[in-house]
Amino acid sequence: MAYETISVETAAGVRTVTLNRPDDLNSIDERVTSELQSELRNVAREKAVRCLVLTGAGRGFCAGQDLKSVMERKGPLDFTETLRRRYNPIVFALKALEIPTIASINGVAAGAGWSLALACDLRIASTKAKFVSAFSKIGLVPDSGMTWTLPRLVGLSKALEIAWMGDPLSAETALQLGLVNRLAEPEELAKVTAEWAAVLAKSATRGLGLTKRAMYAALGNDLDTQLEYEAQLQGVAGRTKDYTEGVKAFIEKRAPEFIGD
Ligand code: T3D
Repeated sequence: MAYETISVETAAGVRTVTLNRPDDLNSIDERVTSELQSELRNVAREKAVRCLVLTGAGRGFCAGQDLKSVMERKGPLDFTETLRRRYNPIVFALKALEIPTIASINGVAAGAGWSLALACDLRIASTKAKFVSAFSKIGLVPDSGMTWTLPRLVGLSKALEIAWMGDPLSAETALQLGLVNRLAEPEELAKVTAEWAAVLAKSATRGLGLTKRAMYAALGNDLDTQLEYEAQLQGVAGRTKDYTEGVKAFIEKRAPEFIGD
């Protein structure tokens, strides 16, 4: 599928997906959601891809739903249908990918654009980035997973404050609140992101993927259930070639060469 609204590149096991509608701050129309869904299916199939980076072209990361195209929609607006069909599959797909995902937030992230960044496993933001819930300003509920991720990252009361007040958060505030993992100067963002992505893409991918599964499952599990789940996942990790290589490299006092399997 030839993409019009995103661009995609792969280097050394890292797939970078760039939202590419810079004139509208990479806001999300029908085509964007369809292309993102398609690309995430590709990433899930390609074993050679061992880390995913999501970023934006131009001065914004993503301004959420394209409000201009909303005005062009024919018939009554059915947001339940649109979220189920367009947005929710993207959030599910990001969570289901058994590789690390990094949002490299180059500028403003608003509405569902911020939700997409929150749906990634890690976030690195430009010091110029800002974060706007946006939903309350147009009478909507935070969606695309924001009501799930935000309270887990910042606590319930702060999440409600962010959602209700709608004030833009600076990159520095986002870092202090734990909404992003680290900051980079705008001109350094791609390099800093690439450094983390390279480390992750060279790691024992199955182990990282199983760790992701365990961590997300823990958010809904009690300790007994989680201990059993860890035991099962460790059973899988212990049978990987990368585990054997990791132990061998330790004994031989050299750096491991993981193959991601
Ligand atoms: O509809 C459904 O399917 C339900 C799903 C909803 C999910 C959602 O995401 S709802 C939330 C939608 N997003 C917003 O409400 C954010 C709207 N945008 C803003 O509040 C501001 O633009 C920003 C805070 C993001 C950035 O502000 P600023 O001052 O840096 O930029 P700007 O001047 O407002 O915008 C620059 C251009 O981008 C401008 O275009 P123009 O006038 O130069 O031709 C602006 O219209 C355009 N733009 C920004 N956001 C959107 C957009 N165009 C379409 N849709 C947008 N969301």
